[in-house]
Amino acid sequence: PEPIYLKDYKAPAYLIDHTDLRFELYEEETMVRATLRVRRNPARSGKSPLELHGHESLELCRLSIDGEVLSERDFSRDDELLRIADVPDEFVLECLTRIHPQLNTALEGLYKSDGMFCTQCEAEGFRRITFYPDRPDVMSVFRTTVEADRKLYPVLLSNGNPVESGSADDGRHFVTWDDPFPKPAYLFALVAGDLAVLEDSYITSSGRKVKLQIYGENKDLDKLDHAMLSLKNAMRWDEEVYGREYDLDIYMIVAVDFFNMGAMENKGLNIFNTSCVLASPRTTTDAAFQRVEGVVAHEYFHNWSGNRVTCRDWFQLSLKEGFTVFRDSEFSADMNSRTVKRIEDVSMLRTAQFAEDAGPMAHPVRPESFIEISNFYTLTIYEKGAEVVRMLHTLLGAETFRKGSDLYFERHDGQAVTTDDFVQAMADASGRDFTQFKRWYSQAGTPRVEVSDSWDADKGAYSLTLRQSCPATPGQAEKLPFHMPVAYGLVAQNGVELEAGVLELTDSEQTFTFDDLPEKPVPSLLRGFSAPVKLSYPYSDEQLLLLLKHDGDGFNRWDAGQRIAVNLMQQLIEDHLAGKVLSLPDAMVDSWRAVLSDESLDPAMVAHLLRLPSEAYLAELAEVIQVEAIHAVREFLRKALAAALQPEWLEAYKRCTSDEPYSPDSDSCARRALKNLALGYLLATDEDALLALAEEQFVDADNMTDQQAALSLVVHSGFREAGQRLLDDFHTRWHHEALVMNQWFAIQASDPWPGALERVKTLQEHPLFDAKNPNKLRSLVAAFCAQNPVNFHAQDGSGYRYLADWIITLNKQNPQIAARLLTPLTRWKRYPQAAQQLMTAELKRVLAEPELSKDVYEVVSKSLA
Ligand code: BAL
Ligand code: ZN
Repeated sequence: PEPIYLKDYKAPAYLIDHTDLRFELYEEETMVRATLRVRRNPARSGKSPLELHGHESLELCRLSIDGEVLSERDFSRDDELLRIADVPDEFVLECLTRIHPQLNTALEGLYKSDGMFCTQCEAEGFRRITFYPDRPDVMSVFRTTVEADRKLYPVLLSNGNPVESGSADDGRHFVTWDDPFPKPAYLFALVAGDLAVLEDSYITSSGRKVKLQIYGENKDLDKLDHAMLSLKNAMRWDEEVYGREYDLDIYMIVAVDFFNMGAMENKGLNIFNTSCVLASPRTTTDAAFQRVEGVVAHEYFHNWSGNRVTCRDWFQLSLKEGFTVFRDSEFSADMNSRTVKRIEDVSMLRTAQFAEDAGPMAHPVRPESFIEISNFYTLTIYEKGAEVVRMLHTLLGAETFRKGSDLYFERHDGQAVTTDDFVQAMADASGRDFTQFKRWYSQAGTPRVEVSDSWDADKGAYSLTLRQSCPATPGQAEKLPFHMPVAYGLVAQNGVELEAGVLELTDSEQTFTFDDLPEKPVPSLLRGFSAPVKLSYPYSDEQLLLLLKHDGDGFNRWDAGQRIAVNLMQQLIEDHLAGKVLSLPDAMVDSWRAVLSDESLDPAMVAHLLRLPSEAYLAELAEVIQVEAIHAVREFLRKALAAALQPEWLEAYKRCTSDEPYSPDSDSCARRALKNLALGYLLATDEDALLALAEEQFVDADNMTDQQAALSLVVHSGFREAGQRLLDDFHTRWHHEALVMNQWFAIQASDPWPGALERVKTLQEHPLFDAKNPNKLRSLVAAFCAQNPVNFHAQDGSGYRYLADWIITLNKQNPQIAARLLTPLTRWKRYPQAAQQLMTAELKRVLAEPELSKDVYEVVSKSLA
């Protein structure tokens, strides 16, 4: 397979003014009648053939232009395209196609999830439905009729507003939907099934009433309230913060169990993975409640940032994804704790996106080329893309940023545009020059910023010198300096803030001087993580302790604690590798005791402050990843801190335990977070009495957060028999709840104790495991390979072999999921020599497979390059 390049972009030769679709759904096959009003694009000169994308699985039954049926001599067809050499300037193209959704295991295009028909068209799924110019810069008005058996599929949905319905022969019925807003094919959606619905309504800021519907299986009807509330909150927030009002008469969400992604923003008809929409206290953890809120909002926000204004081509994917992630994270910050949300987002970015930047698939926020676009739904496009938008927000301030977004939406409504257009709107609204800033879109890699300082006591002048650089990434050896905002504060020894602001770093080296200071301050740098970089400053432990206690920026308080812990753990890893005895410094115990006992602090913040940096984060920071040493050191520290502070953990546990019935409000979530963190440390003491406490919590819990925390902590602890007992009990209670059982699989797959691979292989035979369902693959296979480093990286290579076997199986069945699962193997260069050899051997075995999908081929070949 050959890459396609951004530099080769050409506007489409033909435009589609109107798309009329008629679907006849049957048990064996589906007939798709497409009637397209086509016109030559006046922006393109010369005569070009009409090119329609069409997947090889499409069976073309009839093709006509202005009523005249074409013969096979009139067009040509290969695996990807149907070409008609000679067409008029304006014409009606009719196309009848037969497809087989029942056989579609790739879950792209039209397929069946359990008993219902549903679609996933982004990025290039529509070409599996009918022949069409399946590219985002072809925007058309759609009218869609869905016809199916009335008993089996009483609910028939598509984009837009319903305009007609009625009966058809043989117990069938139809509904016609009209979507007046021009859209690319990737936003098309169809659903047919026997579904229950939760209904509500929303009055928009201009007084229009919008019908809100969330569809799911009847048994899940009691799990839709949280999504509905989140949707209404998101609609209000987008009006208040961005001035964006909803535009159709109806907004629908449908929950499906077989889904490659989290959710999809199809115009007026979002389709969601059940895991991102269903929520009830009994079955859903606090974290999952927040995920539902965030994803519902994300898909809703796409109605403007993605649908009304869309991407010109897929190289611009971050135009909609980066901006929309920024919007949803600000929404969640407003709904919950801003600092906690920032800590969570940055933890993920620094662990997983930084690792992507350091791996073989590293790419800019606006990639230059790809073989398979599905491989670019990445943390770089989404999370780093959101950080880039956040930096614009920081540089401009909220008010000017809003002027920029207003201009962007007004200027480009109904268009397919580029990230340059987005930045230009921000530049025009503010009068600022963002030419250099745009390097964030074109240069890959995580920049490094090294900071040094000097102090002139006579003048009271303090200087900070910042030096930036960026490591080479595939295809980009040299990088030019970035334009980055560095938010800072200067803190006095007594904790008082002497000064704060935002530095704009534009050169490779720059010095900033602050005058008239009473004493040499401690710098609090990169507050709120104001740029996605690795910043280093030679902090002493005393300085970090001062920031941990007094920093006016909550994020940097947390980060000071992380830096202390990381420094210590990196030293302990060296000690462990040198065979030295490990020890826990008293100073660390004292500072943790102070945090743990400080009842004035937000318990959620305390929980974050006292959670040790994850193994994945330590791995990302390492030169060479020593998996076993990282695990051993983290376990040593957990146990040492557990023993040293046992009375305090118990006190915190009791303080945060409540007799009140469950509530998902943020104060209650915060208390549960600290309580369950404390329980984890208590179990790490290996004392039987504390196991009893965990078992009691498991049995008595009235909510999934507490029950699942107890289960996971016991299973992963040294109490092996008790762990099995709770797993069996949990299975008995929850075997009928698919999402809950996904957690049951994941907890076992990520259990670090020896023998995990054998346990995982046994679980593959469990009747509830289904290799066709991506959620199940994620719960078992991905959880083992990505969240169980000590077992996945077993020295005999068994973990690597296991993953490669799965990739080979999934390559044909579901290429998107296969390519995604591959990630842990692609990072082979970061591990010691022996592991590298075993990992590359498995990658080569995959590459040697005949008929590799483009998805898997791209990831494997780039990993081995
Ligand atoms: N557009 C794919 C799913 C999402 O990012 O919303
Ligand atoms: Zn999105």
